[in-house]
Amino acid sequence: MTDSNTPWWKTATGYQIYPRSFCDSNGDGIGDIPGIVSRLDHLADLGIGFVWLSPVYASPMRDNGYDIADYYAIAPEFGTLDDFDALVAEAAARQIRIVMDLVVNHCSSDHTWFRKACESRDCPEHEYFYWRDPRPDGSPPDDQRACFGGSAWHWVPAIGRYCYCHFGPQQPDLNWHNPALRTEIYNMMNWWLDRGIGGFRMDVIELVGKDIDARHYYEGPDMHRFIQEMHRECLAGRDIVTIGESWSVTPGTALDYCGRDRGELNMVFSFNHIQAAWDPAKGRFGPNLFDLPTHKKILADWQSALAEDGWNSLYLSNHDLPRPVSHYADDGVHRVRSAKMLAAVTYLMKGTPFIFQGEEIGMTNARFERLDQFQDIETLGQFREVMAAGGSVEEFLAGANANARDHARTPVQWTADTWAGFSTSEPWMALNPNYREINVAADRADPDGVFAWYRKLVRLRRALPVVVEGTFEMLLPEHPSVLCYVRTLGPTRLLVLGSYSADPVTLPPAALPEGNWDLLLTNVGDIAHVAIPTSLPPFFAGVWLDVSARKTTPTRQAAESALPS
Ligand code: ISL
Ligand code: CA
Repeated sequence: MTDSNTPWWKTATGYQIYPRSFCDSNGDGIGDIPGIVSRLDHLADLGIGFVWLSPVYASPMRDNGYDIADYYAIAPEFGTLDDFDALVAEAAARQIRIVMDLVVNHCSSDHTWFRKACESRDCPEHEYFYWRDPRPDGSPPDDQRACFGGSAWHWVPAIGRYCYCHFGPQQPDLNWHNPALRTEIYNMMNWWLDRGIGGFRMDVIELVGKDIDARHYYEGPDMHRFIQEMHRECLAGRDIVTIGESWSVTPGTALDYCGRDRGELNMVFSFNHIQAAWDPAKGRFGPNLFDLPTHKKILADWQSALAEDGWNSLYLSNHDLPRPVSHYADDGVHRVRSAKMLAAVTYLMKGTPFIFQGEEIGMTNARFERLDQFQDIETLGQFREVMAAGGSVEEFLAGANANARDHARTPVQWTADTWAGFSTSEPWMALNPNYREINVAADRADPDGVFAWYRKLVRLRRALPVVVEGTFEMLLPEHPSVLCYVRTLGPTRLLVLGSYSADPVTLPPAALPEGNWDLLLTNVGDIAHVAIPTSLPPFFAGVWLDVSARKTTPTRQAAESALPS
């Protein structure tokens, strides 16, 4: 086991819940908090240590909760504050913490702050937002575009000014340069932290320090100053975890956010490995350009940058991303093997794993044939942008089918029953038709299923200090279809190997390091205790322990105790 002063969030595994699509308890077709409580045993069986709970605050749900109208209330469709407190207590009874989503770069235009701000220029709330006068011809102050399409400037006739909205027209950016606004945010954060939550995932925290006149939005001049103030006012001295989402952070800037002496955050969610597969011009709606050597280089750079300080988050999936088996490997004949391979190579690196709901049973992308099947504000907004720029419906549909955020938001498939055990009535979003074959009940009934594999990986992390503390070395960096690395802690070495190829791959015998490698886990049959094969079946994965360490440390026994037959 790792030593006692290792923070809990380094040995724990995280699990992200998108509440609208997780589990519906009252038959309205919308996931809710009591539905989450009813599935906590599933999460406890998986062995996760905390949940990242996407927003459950009161919201008009134009961005499914990432547009908050009241930071102190629970959205009625998700439940009540009592339901939330019950979730925190029931999760704690299973040694699971609840980490909330902090969305404070912007709020909803339904928030009373914005309603007051639109009534008068003189009320204090007016300066909680960024306002600019129109140009002489009445047009917006500049041509900045919003993430979800259209101008980033929203005209408010009653005030005769434009308000800055980085995402959607009903998501006005909060003016973090106003100390009164920051005080409102810190008070709210402390109110939730005092309620016993386990920390925060911070939505687009990179944007809070923006200078809109200089059009410097990402990692703006005041971002670190504000995060350090937030740390002093809310985070310091608490046994919590904080993870900041940043689309612009790089290995070169990561330690500015999560270096141990920075007084800011514990981790960041970076997207370098995600955006490397995006078309530079078309972004997520272009073709999938995934390339394994590029992917490996990025992951290795992040492992190296945070090897001695800071801490990595390890993920392939979240509520904004396509399903990994569909995006990186095979969601057909080799779906189960692919799900296992991707999990092994991703989650045994140095850092904290984040499993996204449904990933633990290998859920796949849906098949959207028509535009009206998409519901996400970004998909629909970007469709309008592409059409206005003369793009083709077919091309956009192809890109959206590969990479739209909607794929992650189809309801979790619990059983093969009507509505997949997600609800007793038609869900808010269509189920993936493959729920009859791919569901929690069926997968968990299979001792060789995806869930069983994830469960073993989570336990391996807890049982083997080399997984949490070991160094990382990427092997075969240029190999086009094999990801292989070794973790080392003193005499203990763990070797992880995965093939991304749909065809068999032959490795040169000298490709792998010397060692007395004993097989711990493989996704192809039960090749017990053989050396590393040089001929790899499609989407093969294997994890080996160098048993020459066996004589000196109880790692083998620890590993076996973590890997029940
Ligand atoms: O791809 C994107 C940016 O290039 C967008 O999906 C999104 O703006 C980005 O991922 C930031 O996401 C976060 O903030 C958004 C919210 O819609 C996302 O769900 C959240 O994860 C605004 O709050
Ligand atoms: Ca419900």
